[in-house]
Amino acid sequence: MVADLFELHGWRGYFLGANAPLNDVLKLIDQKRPHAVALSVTVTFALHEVLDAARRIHEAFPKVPILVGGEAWPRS
Ligand code: B12
Repeated sequence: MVADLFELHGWRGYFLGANAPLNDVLKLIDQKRPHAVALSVTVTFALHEVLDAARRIHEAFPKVPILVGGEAWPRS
């Protein structure tokens, strides 16, 4: 849905779906040089994997903003 919303607002999106291997994600970022990367997580037991992915993406591409969202994040 987030990817669709971006497209509706004129962005070019690359929706990678669930279970995309992180190394493939890193390669795609390197090839496409996106303006932003968005990560989604629904189940709380996968939160640490998303945090790890965000950390690795940030290390490799420090200037690319990373958006995170999804039901797994605690609400304040
Ligand atoms: C459909 C569903 C499934 C489907 C998923 C199908 C699919 N391919 O997507 C199936 C049946 C596979 C499934 C499996 C499981 N599920 Co399930 N599932 C759901 C359910 C009913 C709806 C989720 C959904 O699609 N919501 C609609 C989408 C559009 O909402 P969303 O993803 O949250 O996105 C919105 C926002 O969060 C936000 N957003 C999301 N991502 C991002 C990213 C960014 C950058 C931004 C800005 C915003 C944003 O924008 C969206 C629009 O508002 C929920 C219950 C519920 N009502 O939420 C349980 C639920 C998520 N499931 C749950 C569980 C436990 C599981 C399983 C572990 C069950 C099991 N024992 O196997 C597995 C886990 C599978 C896995 N590996 O992740 C729990 C999670 C509990 C928890 N705290 O972790 C829930 C909450 C049910 C419950 N109450 O117990 N599930």
